[in-house]
Amino acid sequence: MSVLIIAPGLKSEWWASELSRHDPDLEVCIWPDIGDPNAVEYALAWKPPPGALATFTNLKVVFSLGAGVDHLLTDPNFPTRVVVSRVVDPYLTAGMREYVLLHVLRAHKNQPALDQQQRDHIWDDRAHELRQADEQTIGILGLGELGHNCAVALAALGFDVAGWSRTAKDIAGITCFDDRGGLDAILGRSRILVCLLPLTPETEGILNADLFSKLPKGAHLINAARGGHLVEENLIPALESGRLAHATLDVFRSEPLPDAHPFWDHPQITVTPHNASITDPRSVARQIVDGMACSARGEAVPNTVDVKLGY
Ligand code: NDP
Ligand code: OXD
Repeated sequence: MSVLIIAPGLKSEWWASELSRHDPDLEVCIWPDIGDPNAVEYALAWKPPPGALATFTNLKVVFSLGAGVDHLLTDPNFPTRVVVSRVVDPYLTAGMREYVLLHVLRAHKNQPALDQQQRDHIWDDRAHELRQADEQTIGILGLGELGHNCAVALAALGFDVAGWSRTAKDIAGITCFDDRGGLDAILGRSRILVCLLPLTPETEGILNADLFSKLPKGAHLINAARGGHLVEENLIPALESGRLAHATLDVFRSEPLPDAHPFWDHPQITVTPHNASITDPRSVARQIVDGMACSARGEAVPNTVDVKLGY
């Protein structure tokens, strides 16, 4: 049995050594140096070249090296017969919680506008309305591993938090909405909107002019999910009309964000380089080795996704 690492741009050697640390008997190969393709039963993948995974006819499980699996399922030749497992890891969840808390608190304290006052040498302590935390309404799109955790952490700081998911949820201290019918309701109450949805055909382009028009005027947007959620050309008009006050974006349709992209220099946009949270091989390699052992024993692999739903 051999394990393929197919993650161009990631530290494949580091992943190989972490796998071997947990199971010294594994035969690990790194794309494109693959030996016998028929021997490959398991793959660790991050943005593999389209079509590449289809060439491994004995592949049983693909382990996404992130929480998202859109980078696999958007490949038209992805072998849908294989099991797909994704990262669910306490460090990944903590990293996202820290990112969301940081940028929600920045929005809550009007920090983006205060940064502009500093650049303009303006001392004005009354220019921006400050709210108490319990008057600040936050909406989280996606109440899965990451969204649920962020919602609970924000509620613990005293914020008025709501969340939206595909299926109904009941989470203590969080106002839960579901399905398309619940979307307008959460938008209407969210002064700070955080997107933590998976990118699927259902959610592609969800952050658009129509959605912005349903938020309270002057809302803040935080997108830490996928660039494909945002209709990019709708964002700057929404910011410049005052419909949105600020957008914090970690993810983009094209990454790295092209040098000439207007988001880089816009004063109402904060850009971070898709590092809201990062998979740590030291912790995740253990999960993957255990997942391969489950598959070899004929047991269910943990953290699998529903390929038809796309997450
Ligand atoms: P989960 O699969 O655990 O959660 C997804 C949530 O979205 C669920 O609550 C699900 O609803 C909801 N959802 C899915 N489709 C719909 C829909 N059509 N309408 C309403 N709700 C929907 O994912 P995670 O929380 O682990 O991760 C979310 C995303 O975050 C990842 O897919 C990835 O794209 C992104 N990410 C970004 C990182 C970064 O560094 N920027 C790092 C890690 C992840 P239900 O609960 O009903 O199934
Ligand atoms: C992920 C990511 O999906 O880092 O984990 O984007």
